[in-house]
Amino acid sequence: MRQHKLGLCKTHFLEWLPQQTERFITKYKMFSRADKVLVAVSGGKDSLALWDILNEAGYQADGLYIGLGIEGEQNYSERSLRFSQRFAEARGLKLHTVDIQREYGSSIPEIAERTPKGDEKPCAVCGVSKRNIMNRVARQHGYDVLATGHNLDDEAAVLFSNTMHWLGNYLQRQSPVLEAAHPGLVRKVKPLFRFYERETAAYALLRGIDYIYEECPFSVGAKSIYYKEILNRMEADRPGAKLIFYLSFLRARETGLFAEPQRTTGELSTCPNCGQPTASPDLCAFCRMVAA
Ligand code: Q46
Ligand code: ZN
Repeated sequence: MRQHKLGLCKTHFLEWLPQQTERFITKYKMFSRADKVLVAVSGGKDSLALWDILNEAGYQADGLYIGLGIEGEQNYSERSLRFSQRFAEARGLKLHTVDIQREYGSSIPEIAERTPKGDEKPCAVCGVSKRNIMNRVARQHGYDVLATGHNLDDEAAVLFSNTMHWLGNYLQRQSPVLEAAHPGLVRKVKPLFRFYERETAAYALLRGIDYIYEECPFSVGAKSIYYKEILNRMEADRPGAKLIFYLSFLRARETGLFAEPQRTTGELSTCPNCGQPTASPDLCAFCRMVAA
């Protein structure tokens, strides 16, 4: 690991990564062992690695899998569900599952087709839907915090994109810990945000975690993948570049580089259909899409 000027054998790597995770959970005040944690799992390496680490460390961590109804050549959603279920069963862990098609009558690609941007990728619709459902399940079952498996490569790519477009509001809010700004919203944390993707992949591999190797078919050609490639090129020349980019951003913001966003969350109202906080005066974005 040139970025850390560190080389570890399997045994020590498997000690190092969970210890570091624990350090970051404490340092960034994410949660404690008294908290009920809901881990959003996709069947991929990062989310399953996160669930594994939290479980091994004695945290109260249950899983949530959201079935998007995405098929592709590999039957992506069905297979990723099976990986998640097998992981949970093998460890006796509780996994909540929400099947969007069954609960709302249409899959993500179908909902997306009915939107005005129906000819584009369903990722925007997918993001809104996942956020709504993750928050609903976390609130309904009394979880204190929602944890996602985002790694440094993910976060650095989002930061790159937000910076490219100077999206002030997004830059202000991009964070490893997102406090609940409204009683109807759950706190969100990203305990793996300081690990390189290679590190979470190595952890999953060395722990023998069986995960879905394929990405969602709609991720092909995504901007985020392009940004990841650019950052990887920088990283190859300057080990640690990604980490410096992201951590320097967090420091710059702490020292006041970005102004508070103008919209205050006090203006949120409640969606008359799903009961969740929304910035819109009527149905929330998710319920509007489902009803379309
Ligand atoms: S947004 Fe888009 Fe992902 Fe949803 S449709 Fe697939 S690629 S899963 S993180
Ligand atoms: Zn709603």
